[in-house]
Amino acid sequence: MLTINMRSDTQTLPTRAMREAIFNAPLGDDTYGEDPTVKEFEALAAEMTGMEAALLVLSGNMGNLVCLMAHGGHGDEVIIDPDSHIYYYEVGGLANIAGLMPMPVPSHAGMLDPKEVSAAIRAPNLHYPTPKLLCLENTHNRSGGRVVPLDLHRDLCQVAKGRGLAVHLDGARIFNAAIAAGVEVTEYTANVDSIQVCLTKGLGCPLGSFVAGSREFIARADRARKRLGGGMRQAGIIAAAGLYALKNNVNRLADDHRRARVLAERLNDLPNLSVDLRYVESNMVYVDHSATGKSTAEFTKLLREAGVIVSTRPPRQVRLCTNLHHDDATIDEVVERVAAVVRGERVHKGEPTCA
Ligand code: TLP
Repeated sequence: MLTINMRSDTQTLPTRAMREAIFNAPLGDDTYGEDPTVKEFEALAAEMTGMEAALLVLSGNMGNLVCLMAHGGHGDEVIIDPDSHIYYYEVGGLANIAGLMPMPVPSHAGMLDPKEVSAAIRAPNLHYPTPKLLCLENTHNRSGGRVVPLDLHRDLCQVAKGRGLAVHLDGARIFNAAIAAGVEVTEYTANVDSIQVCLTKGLGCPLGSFVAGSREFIARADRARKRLGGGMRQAGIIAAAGLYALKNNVNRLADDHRRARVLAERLNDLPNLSVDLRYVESNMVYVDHSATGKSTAEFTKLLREAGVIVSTRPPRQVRLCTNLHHDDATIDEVVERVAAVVRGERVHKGEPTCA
């Protein structure tokens, strides 16, 4: 087995069937609304998220940004978890492109507290920016892919709505969340005004995301996308992969979750490694390596030499994600290689590959 890439669920290559779907897709100019594959994709994306309309975008980052731009004007305030992807990993686009003012409300390992959110929404005052939006994220990446339960999600939306705020859901992995929670995606979207969903995570596409909302909202998001340079021509080559993924790759996410759980339990059994098993609810495993005495960079390097690529969450953790290229044997092999590293053996395996 070559190097095993557990860095992210983004590390997939399109399968043969997905490539065939791309090859065979009828195409047209999407800027003129004439790409039939994009139209079919956006209709299915809207239907599966229970929204009136959807819009194909190039990435999750772009999807979140066009939604932020469509929701607020310069200087408006956004209630947001500083551990969310939008705040932590999107180069400050919230502020420097959308022009919004963040009001950080830290979550508790991915779970926002409705009372703390409510307290952060200030009454109108000449001195304050106007609170316009609450941003949610599900599954919650930096807490280990935790699933925000539907009841909590509803309470948070209710707090926002009750105070006149709109709700944006970064649902990069909303299908993971729904499957793990045993509910429909539409139950999560019923209370939000916009959602961003990534095609490039567990769904296995080479690029693309979509945003969904009301027809009127999506018309505004479309203008924001164009402003960002994200208007596309024969975008059916992206949408075809998305259509294939929505039809074929959603239910199998449960396999990724099952394998992540097995991986977490077995890594937690290794000396000097620990995994908070309470937080392993979807396809991610955050491993605390601090008892090895190695820095995250050193530990990651040793794992790479042993043929396992992970992502870093310094100073104490590395992250492993399962994806559609991994089977049960992959998990066995990863555990064996990590075990060799913690035993202090220098192993050299394989060459980098996407699988
Ligand atoms: N997450 C990536 C990295 O950027 C950390 C990953 O490997 O997990 N929302 C959430 C919750 C995400 O996790 C990501 C990507 C995005 C948005 C952005 O998606 P892309 O990378 O397609 O712009």
